[in-house]
Amino acid sequence: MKAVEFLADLRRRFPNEPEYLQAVEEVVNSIEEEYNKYPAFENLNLIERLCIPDQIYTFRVSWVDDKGRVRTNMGYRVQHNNAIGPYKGGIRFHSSVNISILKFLAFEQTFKNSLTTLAMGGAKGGSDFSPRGKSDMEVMRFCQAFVTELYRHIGADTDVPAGDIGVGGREVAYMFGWYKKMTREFTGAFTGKGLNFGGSLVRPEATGYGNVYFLLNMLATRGIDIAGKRVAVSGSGNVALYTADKLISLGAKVVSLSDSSGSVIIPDGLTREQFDKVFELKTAYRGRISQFAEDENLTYLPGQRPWKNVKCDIAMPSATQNEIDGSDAEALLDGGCFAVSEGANMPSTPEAVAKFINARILYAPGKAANAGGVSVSGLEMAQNAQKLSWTAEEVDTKLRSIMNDIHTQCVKYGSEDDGYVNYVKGANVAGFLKVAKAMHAQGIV
Ligand code: NDP
Ligand code: 2IT
Repeated sequence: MKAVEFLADLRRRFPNEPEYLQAVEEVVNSIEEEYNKYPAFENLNLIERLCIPDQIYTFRVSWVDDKGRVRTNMGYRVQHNNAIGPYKGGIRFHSSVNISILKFLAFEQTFKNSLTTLAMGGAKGGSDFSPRGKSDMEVMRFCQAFVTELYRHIGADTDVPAGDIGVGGREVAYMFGWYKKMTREFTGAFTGKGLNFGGSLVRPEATGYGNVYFLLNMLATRGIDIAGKRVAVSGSGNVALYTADKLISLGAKVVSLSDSSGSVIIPDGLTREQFDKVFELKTAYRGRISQFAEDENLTYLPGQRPWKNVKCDIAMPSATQNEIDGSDAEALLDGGCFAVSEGANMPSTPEAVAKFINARILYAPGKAANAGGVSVSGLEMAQNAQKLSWTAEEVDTKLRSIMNDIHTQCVKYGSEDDGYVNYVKGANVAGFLKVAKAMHAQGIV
């Protein structure tokens, strides 16, 4: 396989899918050498079957808003690969959702899920519906209309959706309720469910906590202590908030948060009391970060991301894709940032990634660092299958050990001659090998 030729062909076939091409390009370039060690892979044209999704479902979703108007949105499910387990991955509700974004997310999910050591294939779905400003009943009606189409493609052993941007406990519960109605079965066909109907303890916390556990592993390779370190976090949703929660409990200083309208800068670090306030504002009232800044008399920067606006030791982007570009990366490095651990999926552009790696800082790509969320989803599936619930301690212990294991895999496949750990290469090669070997064994399917 020649990566250059393969990627040129993919660009020709999918010219309008920049995020998908960006994700594939990074993986293919970093696995080329390993792939070519196995002539059997090339004989089976495994690379094309690994990069092009198994199937994609697209449908129109019609629903009625509170004023009685009929509204339409697009709905999608990208089932990328099920070589190592049932399709698994979140659902995103955001106005920016399109096929390119969901294809990139499903592709990334396949490698991420492989790294978790659990039996899960890769998928992603969603809609260009935005829950922001909608009433609970509107969200419910939308979720029901969405699942009326989606239900025939999913199932506990087929494809198991969960949350992502714009989809949290409320949306999963509405979708699960309607799925149960359509199928007349109570099965673990969604994860991220409520605790009293099959959800797992620690699933809400898992992505943020898992990212901090991964960061601790990276810091340990250089003997660095997290206490007192200044950490810039972006976003203020599920991932960002639980990242901040864990950082504060470890004595680190969270110096920023953000949303799609702007950033708040917290020069002395978020206190536990301030965290409780922002958590309540975001979860109970679905409020904006500008409100938090105003309430706490903190600097609010409308329309700005944190990276050029605050000095930090560590960056944990936890909002969305391509939120750190080349100039942001330079600003971070100039300010002394020595570690980046990605809570979001593909938050750094290729230019930013190259700058981090060239600077030899600790840099963990999302598919390794944010795998804690889907890992605990996998543990939720295991509990549902057993019809049992594990304690928070049990789940958290398993989460820690999975994150440690992912770190070990990255070190094994990503260590370079000078001792530098290239986590991008490590994660891509380790994730790839498991899926590719399974595909090879299963023949051309
Ligand atoms: P939430 O919807 O809970 O929060 C998303 C946050 O990011 C909000 O603060 C939102 O601001 C901000 N945001 C969303 N889109 C944009 C944008 N285009 N520009 C700037 N800010 C934006 O989602 P999650 O916290 O669940 O997801 C955050 C990231 O983490 C995503 O990349 C997701 O794919 C990834 N992820 C999530 C996992 C999970 O378990 N939930 C697991 C692994 C990764 P606003 O309120 O203004 O929209
Ligand atoms: O990107 C992700 O890993 C998620 N949104 C979580 C997926 C899941 O199935 O829990």
